[in-house]
Amino acid sequence: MNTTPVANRLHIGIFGKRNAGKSSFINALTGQSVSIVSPVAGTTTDPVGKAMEIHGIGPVYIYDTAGIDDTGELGEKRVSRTRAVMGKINLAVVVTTAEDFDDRDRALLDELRDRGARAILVFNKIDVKPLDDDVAAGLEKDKIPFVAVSCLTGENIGAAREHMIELAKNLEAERSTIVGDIIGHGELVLLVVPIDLGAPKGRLILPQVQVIRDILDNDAVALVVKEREIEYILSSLKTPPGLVICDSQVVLKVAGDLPEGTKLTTFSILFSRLKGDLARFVEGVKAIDTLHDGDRVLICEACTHHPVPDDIGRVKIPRWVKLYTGKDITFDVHAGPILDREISDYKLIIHCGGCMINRAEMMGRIRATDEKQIPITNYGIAISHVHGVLSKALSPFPYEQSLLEEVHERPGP
Ligand SMILES: Nc1nc2c(ncn2[C@@H]2O[C@H](COP(=O)(O)OP(=O)(O)OP(=O)(O)O)[C@@H](O)[C@H]2O)c(=O)[nH]1
Ligand SMILES: [Mg+2]
Repeated sequence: MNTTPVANRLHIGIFGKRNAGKSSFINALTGQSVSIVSPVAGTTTDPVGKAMEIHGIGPVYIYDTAGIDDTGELGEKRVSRTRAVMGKINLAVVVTTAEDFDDRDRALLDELRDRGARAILVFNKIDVKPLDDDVAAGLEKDKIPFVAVSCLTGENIGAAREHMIELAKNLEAERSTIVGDIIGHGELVLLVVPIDLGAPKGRLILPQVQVIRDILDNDAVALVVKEREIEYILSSLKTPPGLVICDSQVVLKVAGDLPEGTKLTTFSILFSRLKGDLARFVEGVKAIDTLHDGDRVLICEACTHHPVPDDIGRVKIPRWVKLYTGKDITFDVHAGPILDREISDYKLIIHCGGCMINRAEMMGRIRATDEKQIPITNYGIAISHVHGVLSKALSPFPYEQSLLEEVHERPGP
């Protein structure tokens, strides 16, 4: 793995009406012919994401999108794809021209900001028509960052880049560290990684690789074992590890093997802190204890995959939750953005770890559940809970651990 993972790159999106020069702006900004440019409105049809380095910003994932004003049946499909991209964006550029600037651009800007992105307005084609002073004054008054450029002549492209660098400051695609705030220098961290049939051939999975890298970045020591070797390794160490991180699926065994007082957590808990909202997921998991016969639970996957026979989301979690609660619960599976689905009927949403999506998108999914006040948690937290070891697995996080103290006894049948 020799490139920055997509989810760790700052996600930049270029939005605007057809023919505004969105594709031209990407090409001018990057100095490369990334996107096709043409005078035909509707040239860019699907949102295309590309990993690249932008000088001064660093590794980014940049999306060119279809015009937001596209019409007709096909056009509407394109617009909905553009909207799906909006939820992933950290830094948004709305491209317009002095001639065409109107309320739709303002609405687009507002929508992007509402979804948590920082946004800048770029007036393109100033070689044709410069920006009116009163429009500029209005934007300044509303504190909307803007810049006027020409992608044709290259005028002010440098200034646009500077503005974007300024906006990107302190804007991290993700938290900067996974474990840096819970481990000490030189501390030994024991990672427990099951190598079962579901493990990919010849490599570790991305979250495991990222945690190992983060431990090294923080001048600590990573020791990686399979769950069968825990007892052996613990007995050979002079002092117990400062922290143990395991896969959720073996959390019960690992929790049992560890000496009293050893801090334990799971990859899943670490990543829900990184990408989502750990406290929110811990609050959400409590809903499992109040499920009744006939209740519905939605299993939500970030991306579509071929379900394997003992699929974690489709088979194992439903089985464990039913066993734990003793209730007759119906599970539905949904892959893709939560916004696309009616969720009012569900008592709980259990989301996957979301290793392939970035923080902006996960937070968007969490926000989608806010309005309807539906509890949301994730696979790993639900697994630790139904195995009765969640409190132990939250030992490095006293605040989130304290939220569990309010779990009440399950009401009788
Ligand atoms: N005069 C002038 N023309 C420009 C400028 N930037 C882009 N154009 C032209 O505007 C037209 C549309 O440019 P694109 O970059 O394809 O625009 P787009 O927003 O990606 O368009 P769609 O993908 O169709 O939505 C092309 O003919 C470009 O050559 C500019 O700064 N000045
Ligand atoms: Mg285009």
